[in-house]
Amino acid sequence: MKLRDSQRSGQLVSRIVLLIVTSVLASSNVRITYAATVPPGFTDSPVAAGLSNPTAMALAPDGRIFVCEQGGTLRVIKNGVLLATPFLTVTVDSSGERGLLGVAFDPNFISNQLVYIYYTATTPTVHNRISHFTANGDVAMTGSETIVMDVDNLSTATNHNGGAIHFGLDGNLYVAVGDNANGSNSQSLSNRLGKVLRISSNGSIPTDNPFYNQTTGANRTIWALGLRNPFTFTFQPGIGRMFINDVGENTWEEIDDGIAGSNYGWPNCEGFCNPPNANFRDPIFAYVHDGQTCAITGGAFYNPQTVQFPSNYVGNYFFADLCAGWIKTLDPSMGNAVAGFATGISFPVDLKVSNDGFLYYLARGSGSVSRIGFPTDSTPPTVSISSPAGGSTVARKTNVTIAASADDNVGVARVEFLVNGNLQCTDVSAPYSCNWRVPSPPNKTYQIQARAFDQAGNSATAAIQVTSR
Ligand SMILES: [Ca+2]
Ligand SMILES: [Ca+2]
Ligand SMILES: [Ca+2]
Repeated sequence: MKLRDSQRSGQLVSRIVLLIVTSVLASSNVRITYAATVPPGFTDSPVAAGLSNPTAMALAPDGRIFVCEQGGTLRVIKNGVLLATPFLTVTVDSSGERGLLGVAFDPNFISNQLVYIYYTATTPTVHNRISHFTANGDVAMTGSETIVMDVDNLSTATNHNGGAIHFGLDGNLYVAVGDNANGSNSQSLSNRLGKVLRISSNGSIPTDNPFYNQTTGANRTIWALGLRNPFTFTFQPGIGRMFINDVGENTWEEIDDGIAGSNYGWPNCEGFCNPPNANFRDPIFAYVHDGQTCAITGGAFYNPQTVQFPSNYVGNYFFADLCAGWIKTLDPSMGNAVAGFATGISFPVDLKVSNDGFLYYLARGSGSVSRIGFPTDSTPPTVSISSPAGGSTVARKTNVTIAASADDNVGVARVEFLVNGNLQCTDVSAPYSCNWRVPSPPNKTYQIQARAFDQAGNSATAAIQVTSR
């Protein structure tokens, strides 16, 4: 376990994801308050609290939220209430980063009611297991556990367990497994550690898996390798593109493009390989540890059925950093440009976008689920014309600069300039101005208008009159 200088700096700079958070929270006895900051026009609302060491969540098609607690209970949030009775309880080893770590709904959940989980089973030897259970309302049917896959037995190292499970558009279940704190596992096709695995919903192995003919037995489930601790990954709805968040060691946190047969380089490379190595797929984005950041989490594309956020967020990828407590966006259509989004979240571990366009986040530090929305903006901008002065005279046959200032609760989309009702210019960025050529007749009065719009289409207009001479 690599604590490095975390004690001296007083900040969490460890790469150890869950263990450190647990110990900090247990030892500080400080009630962490809820205080996320979101961009103008967005809202941040608590959904439910009272979760104990949550690790992952999934949104059911019916709107319920299922949340894994590390100690082995799968909880249900229904209509904003954390139900007292867990959906299920499994016996887990929850030491270090072990425990109940992943949950997914069968693609046919509405008809078959199957819920899949990933947890660290204790028998016969400690190992990670994927099982499915059959829902009967808000609880699992007694005796319905069906083991889908048992992953390799673990060493005494309790960290790097991965744990995310998601169904792809192909109907197969993808499973992210950590390297069990032994980097050599990641490069070996003789075990399933440090990998993404691909199995059918009943655990059988698709024969088109990329290493099927190079491997035997359970290792035929290997779909990608060279990962360290892929704690979270996700698929882009409707498109199926996979992004894997691989937690780095000392320097880099990675977002990897999930492509069959890829080798993501660990432990030979962390972040971008230097020098470049054609055998390894570099991340599409990596960020360096800055004293605040420690581990990438989250992972959700903004492609909801009903778009709520401004349209420029559609197709963006949200990701979080556990220790820095922020959420950022990556825009694949803009060269994977990254921008800040939310801050002040207490140890975010998972992100999801709901069908109705909210971004949900699971905050381990505060044991809560919250959601970020974008309510319809009905507040119009404000606008004024700063030059020329109202009632002034302007010289005919000269160029006059019309200048306006505009503001909005969310943001000004554009300012249109009109003279006697005719559009002269449109300016999309501040400072807002327009060049107007004053016609030649003297002693003419002109009405000049500046009309500001926000993204929702609300507008406001300022007007002055000037006279030519
Ligand atoms: Ca890598
Ligand atoms: Ca507005
Ligand atoms: Ca401008």
